[in-house]
Amino acid sequence: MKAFFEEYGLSIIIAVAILLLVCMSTPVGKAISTSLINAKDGLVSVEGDAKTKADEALDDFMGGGVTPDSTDETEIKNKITSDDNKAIGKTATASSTITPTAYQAWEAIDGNLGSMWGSATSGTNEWIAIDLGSVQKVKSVCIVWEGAYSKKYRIEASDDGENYTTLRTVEATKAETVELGLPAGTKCRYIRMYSEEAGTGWEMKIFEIGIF
Ligand SMILES: [Ca+2]
Repeated sequence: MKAFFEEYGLSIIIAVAILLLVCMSTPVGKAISTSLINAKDGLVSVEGDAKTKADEALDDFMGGGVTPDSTDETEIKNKITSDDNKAIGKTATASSTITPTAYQAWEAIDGNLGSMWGSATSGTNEWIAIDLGSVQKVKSVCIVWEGAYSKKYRIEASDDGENYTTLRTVEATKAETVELGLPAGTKCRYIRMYSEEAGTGWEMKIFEIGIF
């Protein structure tokens, strides 16, 4: 093979170059090259919602876009404090808080890994919901639990903030930092963490919830 290319390599390159020049000089060749240039310029100028839709379509095409579960604490915390986190700056409501003024729902979506939301009880039938402001594609939810965790909880979605459907149920044996992949194609306005079963006797607490 090496000897073949040493003998004929230059001839092959010249032949291909001539072929390309001939093709480009024909009406069909010109039309194809013009179309390719227009397509490239079009892609470069796509911005905003159209770009998001194009990205989502490509993402779906490439395999459904399911984010794998993770417990990589460093990676998840970096993600949560990045601009990719859809939850930061949105609004949150909760079933209860530890005190009227501290451990508020918004403290779980402030991008601050030191502040937290805490429920008045140890967590059975307590919840926190985040309103993204509009229906959006959601691929994963990250939760940074404080030591007082939930050992069984649901991640739910809603479009109206009242009727929720369960995306998945999670069982835990300790307080962890987790990323939970959601079913492919999930779109919703509200995400809710609904705790079914307390993990400890302390008031349940979450440092941060990230939505991606
Ligand atoms: Ca926080």
